[in-house]
Amino acid sequence: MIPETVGSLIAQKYKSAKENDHLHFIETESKAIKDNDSGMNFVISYTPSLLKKPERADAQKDGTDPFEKPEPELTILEDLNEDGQFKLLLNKFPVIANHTLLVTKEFKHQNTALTPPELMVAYKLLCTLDKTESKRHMVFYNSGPQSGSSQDHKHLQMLALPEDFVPFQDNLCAGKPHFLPDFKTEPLQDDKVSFAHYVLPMPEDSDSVDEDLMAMCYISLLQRALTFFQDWTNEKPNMEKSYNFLLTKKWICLIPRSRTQAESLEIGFNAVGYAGLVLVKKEDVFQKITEKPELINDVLLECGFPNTAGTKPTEYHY
Ligand code: B4P
Repeated sequence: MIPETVGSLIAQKYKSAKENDHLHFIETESKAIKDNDSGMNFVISYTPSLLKKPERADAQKDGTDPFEKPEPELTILEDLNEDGQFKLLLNKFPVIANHTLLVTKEFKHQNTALTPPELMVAYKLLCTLDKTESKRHMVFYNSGPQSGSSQDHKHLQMLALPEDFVPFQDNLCAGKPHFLPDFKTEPLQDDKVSFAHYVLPMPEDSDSVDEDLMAMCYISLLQRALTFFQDWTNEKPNMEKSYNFLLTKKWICLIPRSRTQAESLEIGFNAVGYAGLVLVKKEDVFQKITEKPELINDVLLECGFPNTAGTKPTEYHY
């Protein structure tokens, strides 16, 4: 059972860790913009201090696992669900307050698929926090080397969405009941958005959500992403599968990824970029995309795969 007080436990731990310099809050200058072509809303956060932070390759070089024996000052709960499977930690380098990490107690690799208990504990954590903190939260999972991940010990992340922020997935799912895709029905995809994304509305009644339902949703979305990786096996036989997983109480979403960083513009994304929360480390890039928001849709495509809305699956699809 996740304690009902988890929200206040996170806030207390965050306050003391910040006051005592156990975490490094990254100051950002943020701007809300809209791309009228795709209809996507964005919050662009400019943070030059992150230029000094090591990239994935450098972070892995020393071979240490920061989640194996996490700092006590960043550990919110040693056993989140009282089942010996997950610990809840504070992110040491947050851009948003109270950004937490849901980490497996035993080492599992970040490339492994999410299991039904992992999906369920993430969903329950979301429900508890949305109820007690009067804010909307989002869970995300960056899996594979092109997904934007930097740590290999399996971890999901959770943060509060900015107030009044409407991710495009909200509009896509508005008024639509929960369903599972089948041979005739594809997951939702917004044809104005450049990149492939697979979305399902979640049931309104959170009590009807169980491990089986979570697993069916996740697997049906992952299947669509696998088709892209299959198509690429001739061209890039060693390509490792990468994708972003995003979950709110309203919807579940999966984005297949082809690269971490764009080439046309110095910008990279993890999962939150594909909900519209974009982190920029260079001033000229910040200027360019705030002046011309449609550029973001181009670079999101460069780091993903083309939208497949309206394409019927064939016998060669997963
Ligand atoms: P990963 O899945 O491996 O990687 P990531 O979130 O893309 O973060 P990355 O480390 O690549 O940093 P980036 O500059 O892109 O997650 C690893 C997580 O573990 C990260 O949250 C990391 O900070 C954390 N961590 C590393 N060492 C730790 C330690 N010793 N103890 C506890 N936690 C540790 O982004 C910087 C930060 O901003 C990340 O937290 C990222 O999630 C967040 N972020 C990125 N875009 C954002 C946006 N638009 N809005 C809000 N936050 C955003």
